[in-house]
Amino acid sequence: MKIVYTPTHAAHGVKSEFDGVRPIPAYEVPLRAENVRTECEARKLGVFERPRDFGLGPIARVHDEAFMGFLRNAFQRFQAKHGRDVVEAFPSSWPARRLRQIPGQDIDGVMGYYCFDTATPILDGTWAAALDAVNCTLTAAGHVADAGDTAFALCRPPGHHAAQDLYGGYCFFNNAAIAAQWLTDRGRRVAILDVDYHHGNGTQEIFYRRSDVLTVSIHADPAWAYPHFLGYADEAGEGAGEGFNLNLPLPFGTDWQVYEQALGVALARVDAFGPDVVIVALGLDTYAEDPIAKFRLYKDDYFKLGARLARLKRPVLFTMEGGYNLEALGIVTANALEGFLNR
Ligand code: Q9C
Ligand code: ZN
Repeated sequence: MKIVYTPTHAAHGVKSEFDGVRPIPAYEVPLRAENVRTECEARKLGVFERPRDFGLGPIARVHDEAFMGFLRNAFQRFQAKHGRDVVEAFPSSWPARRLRQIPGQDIDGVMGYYCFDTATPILDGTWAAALDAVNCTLTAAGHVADAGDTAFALCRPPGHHAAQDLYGGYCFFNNAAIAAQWLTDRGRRVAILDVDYHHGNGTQEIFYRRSDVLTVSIHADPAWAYPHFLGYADEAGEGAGEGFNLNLPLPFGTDWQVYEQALGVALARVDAFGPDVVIVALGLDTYAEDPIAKFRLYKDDYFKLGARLARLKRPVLFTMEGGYNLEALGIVTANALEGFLNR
């Protein structure tokens, strides 16, 4: 297996987020990727390599050009308005219901227009890190497309909450969706299976009106969990995309026995779609001791998850998404990959 990694991710060295009550230490930190790298190296799960540079073209196939332009200089604009001592830029006002959906010219308005939460600061190094996370994912996608091989994009920031012109949930560019579009542009039929604890709202939205890319997500019921406003079971796709999105929301406390049943349903749908490539948005925040999530999967369950994915017998591109227990993240990620490889 190829594992694509770059130290550039550390340029997005987040320190804080707002949980709606008070500023707290960030969960989505560089140490996450480093722990995963260390564990994958120690267990010799694959051949490490650095990403190639794909430029902005593949990103523009998915994301809005104005959104990309905004991300590129948002931090500088925020500092210019709020002071050079500011190290993390947050929105403070949003175009909620009955307000006009217009970014305007002021950086605080623009930021609220493109962002949907208070958990996702933009830093000086965010643009470079987000860009290289895409490069990691596309480099890995190249291996899957060329060799029919398995590859792991060991990247951060994660991507599945980011939509065409929206960032949040620690995500800026939707790495998995960009890879799906890139592979589709090269004639591959792609399904995305999202196993992160949180609904992949960005991925769903990007392909919601299309039948050429299948999107399936297993996640905590949005009636009780972030991202709150998308991810219900009745969201099946629209227009040509009707029937090409599947949401499997599950209750708090979901353990392997319950999870496995949803996974079976998800995999049956993926298999019926007949993809050339399956992109697995590999969030590990389903782990029982995750600090921000409420499922009950244990370390050994991730071997079973990987083994179950292997039974698809299709080339898989894994992209790293959430997972915030720093002690366990490397282990559960490696367990999932090892379970897959030892098929
Ligand atoms: N009290 C991923 O797992 N938390 N993103 C907001 C509000 C944001 C998760 C909590 C969680 C984002 C990729
Ligand atoms: Zn998550």
